[in-house]
Amino acid sequence: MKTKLKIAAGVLAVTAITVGLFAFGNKDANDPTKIKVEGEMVAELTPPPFVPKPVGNRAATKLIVNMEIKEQEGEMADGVKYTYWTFGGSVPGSFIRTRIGDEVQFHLKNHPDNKLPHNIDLHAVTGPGGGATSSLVAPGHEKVFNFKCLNPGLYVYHCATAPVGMHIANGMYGLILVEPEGGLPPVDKEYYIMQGDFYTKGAYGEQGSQPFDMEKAVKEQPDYVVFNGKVGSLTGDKAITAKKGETVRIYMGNGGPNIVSSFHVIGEIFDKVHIEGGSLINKDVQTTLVPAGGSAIVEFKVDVPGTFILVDHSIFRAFNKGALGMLKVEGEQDKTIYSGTVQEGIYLPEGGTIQKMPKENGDGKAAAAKSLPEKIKAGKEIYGRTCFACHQSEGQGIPNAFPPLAKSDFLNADPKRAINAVLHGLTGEITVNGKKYNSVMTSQNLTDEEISNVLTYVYNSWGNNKTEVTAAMVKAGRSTPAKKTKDIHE
Ligand code: HEC
Ligand SMILES: [Cu+2]
Repeated sequence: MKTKLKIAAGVLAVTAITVGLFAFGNKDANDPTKIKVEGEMVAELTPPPFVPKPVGNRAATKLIVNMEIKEQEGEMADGVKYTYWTFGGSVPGSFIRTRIGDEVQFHLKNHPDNKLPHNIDLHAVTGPGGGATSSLVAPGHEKVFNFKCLNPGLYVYHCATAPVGMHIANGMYGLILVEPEGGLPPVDKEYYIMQGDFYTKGAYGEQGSQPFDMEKAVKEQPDYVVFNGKVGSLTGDKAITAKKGETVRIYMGNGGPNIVSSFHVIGEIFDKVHIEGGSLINKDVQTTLVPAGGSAIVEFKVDVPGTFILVDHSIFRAFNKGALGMLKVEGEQDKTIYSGTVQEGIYLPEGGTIQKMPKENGDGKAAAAKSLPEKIKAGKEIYGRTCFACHQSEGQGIPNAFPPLAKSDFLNADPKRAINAVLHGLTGEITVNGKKYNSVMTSQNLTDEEISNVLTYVYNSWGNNKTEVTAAMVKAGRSTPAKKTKDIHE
């Protein structure tokens, strides 16, 4: 009798685990092959960062997907042209939204202007090659095949025509979502993002038409690691948006071909992550790993306004190879969640606590004002530890990433604007010496005195106009942020 009870308890425990594992779906998920389809419809397809309407509680159906392959020139970065191979005209390709039990009738069309044959391998397909063996299609032709969606989850699709790596490296990947019965729980905003690594003959930012570089691809040394096919696809005006209090869901994929993503949103915590795009949900996650040829669904509520930066936290990729996007959240501040700087002063270990700074003097010494050469000397030291990494030793910047401070018309035209950039950070498109930049400079955590010194150093170096910036000018800028700047930490 005792043993029987034990066995019963064991069976119960196993059942509980099984039910837990199928939390994504419901009882039908236990035998999805038996789900009957009703009627037919043409699938809505969307380019990134958008996704089609949720399936809601519609019945499983015969879903017709019309996917057109296009080989077309695009821009990898400002002034950098690249010939992409695409599913539906975008990188990543069109988002496909299905539900469990759907019978998908897939029409793969290869545009007559294309030069190469292609096919498609959908990771959501149960069948040889994920569809690739049935879909190889020459330019000017169409192939049709059918499959049933048996497993809920977020799946990558990609071209699998030899050389496979090259087809993927040129942008031939996208996401297909299979929703559980009844759909995923509703959220306020949904977005579609995919990371990819690109290999060009020229180095990062080298201008003109850039061909694919097979050698770099084999060595896994990408020049670009980007979201949605290009540098800046999700920054400035193209940032994704939400309002304070809304829930955001990101369908995050990684096309590779080589590089694994450490996906992270600076200043946010993922409340939920569907690990690897499957049914298991992890909670309270800072960074989620998205494998090449894999995905994750991340969800979070935005509680405070500001600009949140999306990155691959393998961080050189974010700041030097392009893997950087933005989520702009509008709404009222909530100082109980994030205060901003509430006090600023000199830290003296012996003195114990923070001390208030004397007015207009950041170094804590009595207020004897520095001479111009002293300011320049102090500023040079601050430049070396603060600005150098991005703007470089001679203020020359890095093409397409960090604007020059040497002979910068932007800098020389308006000291107030420069002060604001350092105080509050700078985002959005600017033009420096005829070149466009659309990136992010974070606000620099420096005192008024330090900012006045570093900018005085910059203005008195590399052919700039020798403006002397005083701590009083910086202080004025602190209370009145200029228009073209945004404090990305607020
Ligand atoms: C993490 C990299 C980074 C650091 C550190 C940084 N900047 Fe910037 N800075 C940028 C970027 C990126 C832009 C362009 C922002 C945009 O596109 O809107 C920029 C723009 C500027 C501009 C206006 C454009 C120009 O070229 O004249 C000034 C002035 C400037 N920075 C000064 C500084 C100073 C002074 C420091 C150090 C106190 C500093 N920056 C530190 C990245 C950085
Ligand atoms: Cu292809």
